Amino acid sequence: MKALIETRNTRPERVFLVGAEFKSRHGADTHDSLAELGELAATAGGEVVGDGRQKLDAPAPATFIGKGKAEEFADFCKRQDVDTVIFDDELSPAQIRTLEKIFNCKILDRTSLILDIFAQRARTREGKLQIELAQLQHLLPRLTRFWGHLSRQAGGIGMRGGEGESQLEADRRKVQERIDKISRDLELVRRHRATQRAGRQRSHWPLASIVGYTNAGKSTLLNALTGADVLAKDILFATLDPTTRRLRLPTNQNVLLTDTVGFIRKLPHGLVEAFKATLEEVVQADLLLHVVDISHPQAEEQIQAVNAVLAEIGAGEKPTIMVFNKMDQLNGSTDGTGNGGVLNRLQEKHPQAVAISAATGEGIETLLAEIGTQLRPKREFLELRVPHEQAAVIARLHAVGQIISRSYRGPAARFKARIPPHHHDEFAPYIVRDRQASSH
Ligand SMILES: Nc1nc2c(ncn2[C@@H]2O[C@H](COP(=O)(O)OP(=O)(O)OP(=O)(O)O)[C@@H](O)[C@H]2O)c(=O)[nH]1
Ligand SMILES: [Mg+2]
Repeated sequence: MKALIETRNTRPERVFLVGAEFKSRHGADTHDSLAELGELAATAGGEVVGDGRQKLDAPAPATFIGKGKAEEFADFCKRQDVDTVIFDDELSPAQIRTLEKIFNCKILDRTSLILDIFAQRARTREGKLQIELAQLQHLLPRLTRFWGHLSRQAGGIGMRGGEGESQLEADRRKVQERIDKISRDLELVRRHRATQRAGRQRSHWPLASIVGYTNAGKSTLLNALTGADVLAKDILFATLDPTTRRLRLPTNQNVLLTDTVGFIRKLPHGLVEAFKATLEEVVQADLLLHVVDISHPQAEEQIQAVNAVLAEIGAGEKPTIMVFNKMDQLNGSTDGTGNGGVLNRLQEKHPQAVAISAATGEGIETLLAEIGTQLRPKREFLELRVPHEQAAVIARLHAVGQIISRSYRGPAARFKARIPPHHHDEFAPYIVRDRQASSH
């Protein structure tokens, strides 16, 4: 798909940002969110020349912000020679059309902008397919609603049917056909990945996934830990496609470590849906490393946004190491000024967090030791003794554990099994004794 923001040779596209302050939202939130929208716009190649905000009780059906306010902003945009106006919230197709008339230039919303950046970044076939699918799905309802709008108009002037109608029907059908084709292609790619994953699981190496807000330093950390050369850059969404590398811990244990797409607040739901396959690395992981840019003024909000997405993909309850990154950028201001106050507060909330700098290597050894500690139980297998009548326990054991050997003779069934550490508690009453498995 064509980039929504074009980088012309003559000058970067001039962009104006619009945010709404709803009663339910703090003014500061709107401000932060708008600042981030500016970063997204810059990432997409635009030059932000100004922004405007309005306090609203509810979005205006026709223009999202008030009509008068829109006209006032439009005036400014005209004087500033603005090419594109970007709204921080999702707009309906009808709102976009009305706003285009008022501003007389291109109107985008946050969702389209994020999709646009993703489209520019996708490298692998799966990544490209996922993005195109999300873009088309974003487009289809627009065509539908657009079509509804048109047919009412056509009815008004007594011109039912005709070119416009069949053209739109044809466009909708084309989009739907493309969606179906991509879905089929994606299914094939996903099956291939599932096979790869199954192969990996046979290796019995635990899986750890690096997650976190975009630009937190996830790729820098993967590179620092494994000597990988994933692109790490001071832009949003530098990484789209997952990269997995083997990490050998100082204890000689092997871990498969995956770096994946970053999260952001107001991440379009369709995109989360589209990225479910990529994010499956996260869902399958035995351990998450949640990387936080501790030098960022909104570090706390970013943690919450990441946790929200993790919950949405069903990975909210995973064992997680909080990794406070970019310690080198705090300038030792731990006295409550600067971001030191945030650090203190976050350390209170996450006493187990490991503070590091992926850039300088500070704290990396501690992090490696912590990963080892968290995964060590994975190497242990358990010997269990379960009375025969406890059929549910035996079934559960087969569902979550890997049975090494079993014997049903005698008064109780006996098992040797590998069980993920977070399930140990439920089998505690039946454990005969812990044994160390041979290391890999
Ligand atoms: N000062 C400092 N900068 C860091 C550190 N870690 C990462 N960075 C910088 O932060 C920026 C983002 O790093 P990435 O590793 O690309 O971040 P990411 O989380 O992979 O970001 P996306 O893939 O875009 O979601 C880069 O410019 C890095 O050089 C650190 O510990 N200290
Ligand atoms: Mg990255």
